[in-house]
Order: sequence, then structure tokens, then C-alpha cells
Amino acid sequence: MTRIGLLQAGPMMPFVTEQFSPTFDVHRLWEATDPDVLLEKIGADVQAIATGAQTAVDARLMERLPNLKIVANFGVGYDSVDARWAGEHGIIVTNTPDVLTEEVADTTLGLLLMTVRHLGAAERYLRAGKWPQAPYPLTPSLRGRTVGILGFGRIGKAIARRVEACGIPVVYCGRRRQDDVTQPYYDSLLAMARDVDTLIVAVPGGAETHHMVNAQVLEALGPNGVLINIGRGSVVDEAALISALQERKILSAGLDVFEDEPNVPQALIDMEHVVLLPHVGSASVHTRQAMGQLVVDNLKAFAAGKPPLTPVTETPFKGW
Ligand code: 8YV
Repeated sequence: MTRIGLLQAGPMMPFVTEQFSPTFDVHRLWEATDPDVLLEKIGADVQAIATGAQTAVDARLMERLPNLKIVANFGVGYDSVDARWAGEHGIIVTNTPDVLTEEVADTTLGLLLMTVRHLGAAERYLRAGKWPQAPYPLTPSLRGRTVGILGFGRIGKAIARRVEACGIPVVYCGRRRQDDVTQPYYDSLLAMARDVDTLIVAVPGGAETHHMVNAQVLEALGPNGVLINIGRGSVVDEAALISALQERKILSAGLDVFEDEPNVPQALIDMEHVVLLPHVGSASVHTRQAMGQLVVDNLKAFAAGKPPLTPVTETPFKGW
């Protein structure tokens, strides 16, 4: 089999890169002293890109790779890849759906409980030796809450199953009403935010969802409101969220994603009543291995002339 040029945008797990070696000539973009010089030299050889969220795979990059056929993205969210441009230019983009759904939903439930019941703060209290002086103060509760899920795809539904198992009613907001679900639907995020006190964000990033959760939505959530974001940092107007938290317009927030990762605003870090996780939604060994294998399997399918396993909707497969 002729070897195929693969541009690897950033570091990946060793068991992933080891599987590239038999088939692909790997060019490590993030290690290049001058990426422009590297792209000038190898651009015409590159037929495949392996990438994660760290590097923008935009038109400017893809234009320099005239024989590019596939961009295999590590992650279900592919907002760092310009999939529309790829689709218009016959390039397939693949992502890693399904294999992370349950993990991300588990993390969301944990984050929700941590946030409402102060579990992180209570643990810090014990470790600081404060328990012998006084019990940890009573906390808010999940009891009596209604959860609104923004984005009712595979992950949103897996979150709903868990929340409902806790005895909490769920409603949802998305682009369209789904016929095969029983939960009440809102076509307006603002209307949903007025009716619920707990908002879970599970939509992808990108232009369509940018700053959807703004000052108005947070205000509508109200003083008992809890915001959980497991989707993308860009969906929430972070400055508006900081103000809403500081002014106690909402009760609290639990965030796994941020606008400028890995940089988290000091104002959030300084607030004891918010819970902050370093984007660990899918980050277990089990799930990250399954995601990595799916990246490899999509690239191997391309190398074997077979259809990709998980092309994204913007780039339907019509042949290599
Ligand atoms: C990963 C994610 O942390 O799948 C996604 O969209 O956000 C996470 O599972 C991320 O993709 C790692 O690059």
C-alpha cells in the first residue's frame, strides 16, 4: 500500500499515534519551528489530518493542502474545524460521537450535584480541619427543581435519563421539537429559562450557539438559578455570567468548559460558590481510548478506500 501523508495537528495518545505509523507518514504540525515552512514543504503530500480541539483547522490551513481528503477530529464537538468549508471542497470531516455519551452525561450529573450540594466546598471544609468546630452549613437542594436542557442530542438525552432518575422533571430546548421524546419542548431559550431554575447546556460550539446564554437568559433563570455548562465555553457569555454570579442574580454555576481554555477568569476562581472543572467531561481512560480508536478507525477506513465510520452532517460521504 502506498504511504499516505498525515498532518497531526497536536499531541495524541501514544496508542493512537502508534497505529498511524504502518500506513501514514506523520507530519507533526505543533512541533514545527515554522509551521509555514513545513506546510510549504509537505502540503501537497497531505491527504489526511488528525486533530483535536487545540488547533483551528480552518480554510486558511486546508487551502494549503490541495490533496486533503479527510479531517479526523478527536472529540464529538468539531467547532475548531471549518466543516462547512470542508464539505464545499469535498473533504470529509469525522468526529467521535456515541463512545463518549454516557461518560459526559455521568460527569454532568456529578457536576450538577457538586454545584447544588456544595460537594467540592464541603470536602475542602473537611480537609481544612473545620468540621470539628462546626458542621458544614446546610446547602441548596435538587429537590423541587426543574431542569431545562439546552441541546437535546445524544448527550442531552443521556443527561435527561440521569436527572429523571433523581426524580427531577426535565424540559428541553433545541432547534426543533423531537417526536420520539416525552419531555416538554421550548423553541425559545428565554422562555425555558423563565420556567426552570436549573439550566444545563449541552449544545455544540460554533457561530449558531455563540453567547446564546446571555445576561437576559441568566436573569430569567432567577436568583435560585443554577447554570451547568458541559457543552462549549463559547455558548455562555462568560462576562455576563460573572456579573450575574457576583450580583447574585443566579445562585450558582458548574462549569466544565470555558471561553478561553485553559485560561479561567480569576473572577470565577475567586468565587467559592461556583464549581469549576478543567474540561474533563469525557476524560476517563476508557472513554478517551474509545475516542482515540475511532479517530484511527476513520483514518484506516480512508486508507483502505472504505466509507468513513462517523462523518459529520456537513460532509456526507459520496466516495473518496
Ligand atoms: C474532549 C469534548 O475533551 O468531545 C468533545 O467535544 O469536548 C471532549 O470530549 C475534547 O474534544 C478533547 O480535545
